[in-house]
Amino acid sequence: MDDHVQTNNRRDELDRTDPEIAALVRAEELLQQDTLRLIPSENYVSAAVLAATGTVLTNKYSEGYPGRRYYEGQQNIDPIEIIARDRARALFGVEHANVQPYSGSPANLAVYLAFARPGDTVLGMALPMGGHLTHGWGVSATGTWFRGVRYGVRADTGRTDLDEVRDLALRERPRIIFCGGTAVPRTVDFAGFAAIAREVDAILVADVSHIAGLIAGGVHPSPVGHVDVVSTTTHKTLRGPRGAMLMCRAEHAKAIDKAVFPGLQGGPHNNTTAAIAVALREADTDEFRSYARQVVANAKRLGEELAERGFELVSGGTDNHLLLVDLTRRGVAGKVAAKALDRAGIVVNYNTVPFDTRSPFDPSGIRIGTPALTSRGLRESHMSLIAGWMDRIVTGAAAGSSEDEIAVVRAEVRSFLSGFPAPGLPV
Ligand code: DSN
Repeated sequence: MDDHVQTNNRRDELDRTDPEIAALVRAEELLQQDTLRLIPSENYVSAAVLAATGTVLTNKYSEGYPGRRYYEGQQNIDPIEIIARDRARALFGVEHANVQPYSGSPANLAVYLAFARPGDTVLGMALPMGGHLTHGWGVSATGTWFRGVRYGVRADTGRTDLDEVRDLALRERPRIIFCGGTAVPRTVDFAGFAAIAREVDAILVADVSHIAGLIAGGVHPSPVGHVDVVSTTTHKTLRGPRGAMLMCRAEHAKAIDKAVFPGLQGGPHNNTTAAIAVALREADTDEFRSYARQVVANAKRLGEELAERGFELVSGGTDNHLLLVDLTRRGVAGKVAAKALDRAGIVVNYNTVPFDTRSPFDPSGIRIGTPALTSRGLRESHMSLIAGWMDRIVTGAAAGSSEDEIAVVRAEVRSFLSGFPAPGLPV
């Protein structure tokens, strides 16, 4: 209740000061309430995380680390950062955590700064195969300043073949290897990657941005004990604010901290640090562990329901929160389907599929995930409804005649979601 009073006061203030932005924020609240958000990297944070994000902590500069700052007045900021670090260490079982990276891309760039020199080789999953830009892809600084070499997935299984990764690593001798990605529906074999990294004496980084909440919730194996550095954003399955963390063994702590500050960043965003701390506290509960289990159960069921309706899933299904759908056989491009679904209130992103013959701006697939809808309380029994809506819209989009059906589905989605209030949004 207090949260609502605080939120309402702040909203009144925003209305008075900047009605134009206030109106757009309200419109976004409504959109997030009455659309089905299936983008796998998105979620709903709790009212407590939102409250921490919108605090006076944003007013404070604190370059440096607790006890070693370049500005005075850190009486409250130091304990906040220490609490956030300690909670990350406890939740993930790591020796060291840095909670200052502004987001995932700066976090990964700090890893390069800590362990490599320009021109060194980095081995990561290719972007169109499910990797991330910052794993050495050409258009990213990481693929410009470093020599990126790439692994992918097998055409027959849709999964990464570690024998192929090993051959590549032995041939290319990377300084850094990244495992994990942004469109990987299957369990990452951290131990397998670690054996390869050891053989070629590379630094192994697990980018668990997508699955951090599943690891914390115990439904995906942890990379801790296998890799040198764990890099993660805090706002995906982990359900925290937009931010990131780097975690490592004590031996790498100094290199990581130095790379984040002063190597790459200035003052940390202390309001974000506080909200990360809150999210980590929330993630260390039985309620969150049930949430993580439900995210995976929902994704598996949604995959089965989609497959029954003729949707082709990369790798045949999912082990986690994410499904990559190849629409080639449905006779419609990913972007056309994504835009039709969006008009129906079902928000996905168009995405390349492995070995895509279309361009990344107009690819063959869509990427969907269950973190956000699970935060609203949807369960396996609701997944057939969602798959049915998607089937109707994609069928219509392929036939080029979907507007009437889109309006009908839009109304059904809105009415259904009114029974599932989203966390953090005004009632
Ligand atoms: N934007 C993130 C995602 O959607 O997966 C990756 O940076």
